[in-house]
Amino acid sequence: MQPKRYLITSALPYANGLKHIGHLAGAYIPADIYVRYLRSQQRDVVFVCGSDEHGTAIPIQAMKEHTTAQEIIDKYHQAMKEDFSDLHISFDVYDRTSSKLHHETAREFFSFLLDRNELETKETEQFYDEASNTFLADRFIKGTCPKCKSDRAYGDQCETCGSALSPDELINPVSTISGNKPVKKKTTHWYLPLAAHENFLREWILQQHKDDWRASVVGQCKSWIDGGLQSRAVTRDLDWGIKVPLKDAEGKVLYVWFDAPIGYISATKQWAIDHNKDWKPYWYDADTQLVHFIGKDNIVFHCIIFPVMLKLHGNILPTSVPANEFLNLEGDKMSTSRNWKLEMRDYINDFVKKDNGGDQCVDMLRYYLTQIAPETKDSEFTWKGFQDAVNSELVAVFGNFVNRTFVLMHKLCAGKVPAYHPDAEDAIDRQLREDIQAAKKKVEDSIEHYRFREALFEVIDLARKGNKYMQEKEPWIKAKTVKENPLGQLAIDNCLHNCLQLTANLAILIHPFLPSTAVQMCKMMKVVEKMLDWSNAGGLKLLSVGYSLREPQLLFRKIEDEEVTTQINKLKSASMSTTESSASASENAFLPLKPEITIDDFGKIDLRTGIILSAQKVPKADKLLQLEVDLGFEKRTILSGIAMHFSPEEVVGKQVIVVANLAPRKMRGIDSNGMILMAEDLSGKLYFADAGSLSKGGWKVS
Ligand code: B3M
Ligand code: ZN
Repeated sequence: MQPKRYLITSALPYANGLKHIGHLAGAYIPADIYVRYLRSQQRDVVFVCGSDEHGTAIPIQAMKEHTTAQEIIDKYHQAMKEDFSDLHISFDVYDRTSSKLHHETAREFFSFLLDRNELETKETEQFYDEASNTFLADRFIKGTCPKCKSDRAYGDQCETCGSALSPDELINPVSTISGNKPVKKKTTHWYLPLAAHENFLREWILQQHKDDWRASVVGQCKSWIDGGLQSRAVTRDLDWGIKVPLKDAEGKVLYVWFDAPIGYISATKQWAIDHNKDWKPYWYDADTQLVHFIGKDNIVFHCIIFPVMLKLHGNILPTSVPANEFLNLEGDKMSTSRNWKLEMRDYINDFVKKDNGGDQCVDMLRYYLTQIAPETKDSEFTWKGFQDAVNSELVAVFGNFVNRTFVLMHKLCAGKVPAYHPDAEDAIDRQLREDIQAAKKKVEDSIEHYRFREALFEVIDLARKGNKYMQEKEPWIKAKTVKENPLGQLAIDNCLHNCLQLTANLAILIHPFLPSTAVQMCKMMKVVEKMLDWSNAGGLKLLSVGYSLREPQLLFRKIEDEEVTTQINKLKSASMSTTESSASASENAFLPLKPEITIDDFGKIDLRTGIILSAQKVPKADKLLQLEVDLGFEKRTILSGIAMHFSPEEVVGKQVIVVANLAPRKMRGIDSNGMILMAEDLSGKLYFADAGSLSKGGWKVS
């Protein structure tokens, strides 16, 4: 049975910074495609999202930016909203969890559960920072990850491997506020006893949805359930958040992961107020289809915790939770702290807002991010891949087909839709017409199963078939002999008629993915956007015979090699400067001093200046350069471990300081006679210790 209405959600992004294209590909573009597809079928759909403005991530960002939490959420809420809108993510409402309505909704939810004894209270010992008088929940505490051993793990999650963690699991925990080692202190909180709902979760996820949910989602849920469901605290000792609605709960707020998903409900309420609608059926009626689009690190919250809350509160449960894996960037994990990322804002500034940018560039990004969507496994964004996708698929296949069709129609059919002559139809024509009709079903089937990559592939494949058809029919050749062979015109007409109907179909099918392109195609075809209704897909009479069409305009521009190089360089230099500045900002980065030496010890070292005469790489040794150094009184061969930092050409002619009385050492079969002094900064970058203008060999320590 078809659902009566749809409520589609995208994960509420934290308002603690700009979001990158990994977020965009994971939770926003797929949801937008799905929603646009549903809307094109006139289904009743509400697409909700908003900023997640609570949790420790917000005050931490405020500390970093030396400002208040309120300023942080105001700034990033606005910025994220603009970015989504610039990339044509068509939320019906983009709300925020700091709104009064949301605070009320979340408190009501909490009180509802409490009143029905669905929450338990527990006194436990939790980490506490005596310097700042703060309990250290979630991101206020960091340490080493017990799973991957990365030192970028927080009290709620490891940044490196994504594992969900609790503060007690961290190895060597420290306060992120003061850097101090925390103590333990007693505190009381409210918990959601998940174990009480194990049977429900097993039945609902592992039985009912085992085949229709993504294997990775079911798999993650199974391991959580099999691992033993623990009670989850739904409150925190914090001063930023939604106050616990109880008298004796001073200093306690709702846990961000308790309030944030309720944000989907508050956003729906806000939408209903703005549009004079009733929000309740969307959250209470069984004939609503609720779909959460998220990234894989949010699975447990959307598939286990929030559904338990919804069930207890009398709401409907999600029909599906199509969680995506992660998107890597140029061979590495995307990371805000290492500055290895492409923010939506950067793409908007560098492409969309440029003279040769605009809506085409929005669609080019939407195209590539869908083509590589990490639906079943992690995938990778590369600038070269982006260029290839745009140039060899959007431009060379899709754009080229539409352009050729329009150009030839103007040239050979007087700018009008030619008639179709069934008598002159051949097997190739018939095949194309069947392909057009079959494409609708294929795309539909893929979208309805949240397989957007596959759906997009089908659309491009149809355009590819169009090019092949045109190539086989060669109407431009037939046109040359049409005087001697007037029947040739029938074949030309049929070819262009079919190509035009195909163009109209392509506009409909591409519309959920590349909305601006579809609208642009409507303009060229001089048809209203209503033509893009999904019910028209598969149609072979979408453009009427004799109707005159506009001149073609190029749908996409090419991505040039320089643009690729510029972006790659930009990425590398941004990440390099972050490594340098974060390394020098951290006190821990200074190496401990070696044991003391005497002046006599030091006096044993004979330092001389020299000039590097030649340099070459040492075969099979990535790090070594073989140098010929002129010390004035003799020339030396010295092997130096600087090959990862300098090319041979860069070092020739450099003045260097040499430890001249170091015992010779054989490396890779070569005798090294001495050592070059280099200086290393905190990021590991090497510098030549400048020997100034001293003459060769003459420098001596005194
Ligand atoms: N803000 C976490 C995240 O951005 C969180 C999602 C909330 S969805 C209710 O990954
Ligand atoms: Zn880890």
